[in-house]
Amino acid sequence: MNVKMILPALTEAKSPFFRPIKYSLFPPLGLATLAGYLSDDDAVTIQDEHVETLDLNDEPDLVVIQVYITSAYRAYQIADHYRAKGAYVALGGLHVTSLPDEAAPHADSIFLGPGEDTFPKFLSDFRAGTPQKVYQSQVRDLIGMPHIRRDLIKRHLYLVPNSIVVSRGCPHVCDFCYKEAFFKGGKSFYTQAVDDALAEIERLPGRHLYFLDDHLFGNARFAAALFDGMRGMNRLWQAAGTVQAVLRSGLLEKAVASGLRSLFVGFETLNPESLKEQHKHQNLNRDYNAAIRRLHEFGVMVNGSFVFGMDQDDETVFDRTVAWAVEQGIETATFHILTPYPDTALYKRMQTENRLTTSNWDLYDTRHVVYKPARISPEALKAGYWRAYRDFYRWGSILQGAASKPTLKGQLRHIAYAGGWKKLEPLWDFVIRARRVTSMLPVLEAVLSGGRVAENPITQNRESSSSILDSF
Ligand code: B12
Ligand code: SF4
Repeated sequence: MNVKMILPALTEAKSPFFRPIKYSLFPPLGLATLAGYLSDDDAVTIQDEHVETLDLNDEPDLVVIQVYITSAYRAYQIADHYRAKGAYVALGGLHVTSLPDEAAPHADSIFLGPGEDTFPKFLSDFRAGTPQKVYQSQVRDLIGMPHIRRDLIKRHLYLVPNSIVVSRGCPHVCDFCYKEAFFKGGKSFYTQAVDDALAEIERLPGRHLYFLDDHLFGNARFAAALFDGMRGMNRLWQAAGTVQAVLRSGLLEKAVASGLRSLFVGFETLNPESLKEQHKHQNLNRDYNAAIRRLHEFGVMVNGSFVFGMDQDDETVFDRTVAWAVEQGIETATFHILTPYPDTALYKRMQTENRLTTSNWDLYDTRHVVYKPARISPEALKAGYWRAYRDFYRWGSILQGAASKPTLKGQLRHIAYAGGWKKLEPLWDFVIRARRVTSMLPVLEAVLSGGRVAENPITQNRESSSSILDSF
């Protein structure tokens, strides 16, 4: 059987004028995971529209499309195209799970939730000539899953070909997060077996890894065993974690010893009332400053994630947040405008309060205001969001952030790191167009292993982190 797997892109990622590096970072891991369930006799290709032009003139038997909210319209267009040509079209992913009724008219089968149980079931139904219209994931388990088909990934098109996910979901429940909507009907946090995860890591070439898990530290026992197993593998890695996990004694130490060099941390807001509003209880009463200090002491760079537009936010939130982040010496920051994704608790609340102002999914990219904010105008929210980026990445702020580092080496690293990400955007654009993204990986690895952190005994003689990656 001829199988074509597609990750459609949102418009911005295909712009003829400017290509942000963030769309050339990671390969389509979800599709490569699903491809593992195909048989050796199947001819399969994966096309990622973020990094290549889709070939729509072929005649596959089965087309598998992954649908995110911001690429939903494009996904439906491609699905309609292939159905008109007589191919069987399967649609799945986050957006299909949130809005199955919207997706169903564009598909022969739709898939709700993770695909590790439903996709193999579908394949056997399909081969037997009895595919169903809807597959709902019920069995949440990663034990014994087949190897990810990384051979189908065009590694040279990505800066971080070694992205990896060893768990699914997260133990927490935040109102704005996609997670509860996607995992409904079963477990919403589960991990691979430690040995399987370590074996997957062993299969990845080079040194650098990026864990895309929502919360790699979410299961402390699993994480500790994983980090212990990774010790001695000579890896440099990045991941996402919570303030709570950073403050917990023991785990961070193990992570650093196994190669952690930068961490994406969801601070979201400096206002405890906003944390309560979003039910982000795990951040409440946590000392953010202490968490950052701890990471820096271990030589781990911090990418702080912040959300603007919660009901407590007024026009002062932008300057306050940026000033704090700069003061703390956070190396990179990712700002978002609050975005109510369909089927989340936040979306339902906004809907009940009649505050949603558009259902154009193209605008649900965390850069547009798609609802009526409580204490600020939509225009001021949007302007404040862009101003926050400008202010955080000004040379003055970068130098101020760098000055918070105790050593000259640390200061230089901070400057190279923050500057490399935002100030070199035209260079990234050039490299992407020249299809030379992977040629930058050695540079990245060199920067990641750039300095040594002498001030902490655990990280002594260990390279310290830095990366431009974690600002996506
Ligand atoms: C890596 C990543 C990116 C990368 C690349 C994505 C890629 N190459 O796949 C980049 C940096 C480009 C990116 C960008 C954005 N992202 Co993003 N990203 C992620 C992240 C962290 C990991 C995705 C991943 O690899 N997961 C692991 C794999 C194994 O899981 P999976 O991809 O979901 O695939 C499984 C299932 O979904 C299912 N499945 C998927 N498709 C199909 C199809 C069929 C037929 C079947 C059977 C099953 C199936 O089976 C797979 C195996 O279980 C997620 C968070 C998350 N945990 O998912 C956010 C996430 C997907 N991103 C999100 C957003 C909002 C964005 C941006 C809009 C952010 C922004 N402000 O710029 C942009 C735009 C994305 C776009 N192009 O449209 C949201 C999506 C919300 C939504 N409802 O769609 C998420 C959930 C983050 C969040 N917490 O809000 N992102
Ligand atoms: S901690 Fe992060 S991944 Fe987990 S539910 Fe909250 S926002 Fe989602």
